[in-house]
Amino acid sequence: MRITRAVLREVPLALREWFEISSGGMQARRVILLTLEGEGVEGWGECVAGEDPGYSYETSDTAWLALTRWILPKVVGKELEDARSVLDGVSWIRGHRMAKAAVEMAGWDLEAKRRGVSLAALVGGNRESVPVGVSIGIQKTDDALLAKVEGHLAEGYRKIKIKIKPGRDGSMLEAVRSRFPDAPLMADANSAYRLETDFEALEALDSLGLMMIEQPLGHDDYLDHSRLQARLETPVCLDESIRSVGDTLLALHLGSTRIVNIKPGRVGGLASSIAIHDACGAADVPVWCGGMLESGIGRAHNVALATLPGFSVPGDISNSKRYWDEDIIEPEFEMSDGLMPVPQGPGIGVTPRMDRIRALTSRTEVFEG
Ligand code: OSB
Ligand code: MG
Repeated sequence: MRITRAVLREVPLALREWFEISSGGMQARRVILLTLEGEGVEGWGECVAGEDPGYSYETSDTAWLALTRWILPKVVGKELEDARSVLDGVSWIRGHRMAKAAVEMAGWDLEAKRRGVSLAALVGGNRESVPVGVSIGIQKTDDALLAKVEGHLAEGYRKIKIKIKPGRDGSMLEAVRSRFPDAPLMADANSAYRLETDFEALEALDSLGLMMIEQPLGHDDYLDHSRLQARLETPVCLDESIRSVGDTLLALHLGSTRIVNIKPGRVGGLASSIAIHDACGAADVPVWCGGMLESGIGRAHNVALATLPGFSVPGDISNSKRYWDEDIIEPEFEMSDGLMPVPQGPGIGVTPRMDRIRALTSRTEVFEG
């Protein structure tokens, strides 16, 4: 098949609330949406890059540059085996996995719609709903955090992830644990600690019964994560460090991680995510689907991926309303009893709201071939 047209849109979306991680906070996302058209069908993808390079070196601006200058000119007009192989011509481009993932995932949606099957079915999943959790940003006070945890537990979320950083960690989490003795809690440090100087702060978390501690150390530090894991009972979970199946095999080999956070938008798309899922499965390492505050379009891809059997831990796949006053898809994502229903229609199974998307779009680029 041939991709005859691609439309790239930048769509600024205001978050309902400030979201803070150890490297900084955000009040909005500049979402990059991509449509690929082929054989009269349209596939949708979303780029998860953020505003600044605090999580990854990629940003909305670098992704826009990589997509417009190098990636899309090689994708549009090419004859392809199937839409899932859209990235075949751009393997020479190093890195820029978030930019590439938007294209790859639009290719999967296009392929699923062309075959008339759900994206979940195309990736090989067979669940009708997936268990979900919620990620809580760093709060100004412990009381504010306790109120958030209480609210989200009452909503039914099956995993409560709490962002930490040095100085907002042990005693804060102890307060949460003593108030909610049985809650499924975990922490995410977004690389804020160093083994040499901060081991005691991390060791202090080890008696809190956390499901895992996510990415405590440097984004590229496999060795110190393995040393840390050897000294902790609590599983370490890598996020930033896992960009590919190669990174995964390295981390598994070194014992740097006992659980893996897979975000298709971070690892170059769904094929890479499936390969990571399979590598973890072969090593008996559970995985879960992370999130990057996606709009409903990226969320739909995440939900589809999370239907694979290895996703045994609840994902960071929360209700649309947890992020946005109004999502850009219909119907919005809404869980019931801690389970997110998997859309059953063709492809991503949700409909982009073109009226809203057009009204919000701040730049557009069209490629034809
Ligand atoms: O580390 O998982 C992370 C959001 C932005 C950047 C990094 C992370 C996050 C989240 C949000 O934790 C999870 C979600 O989408 O709900
Ligand atoms: Mg994380």
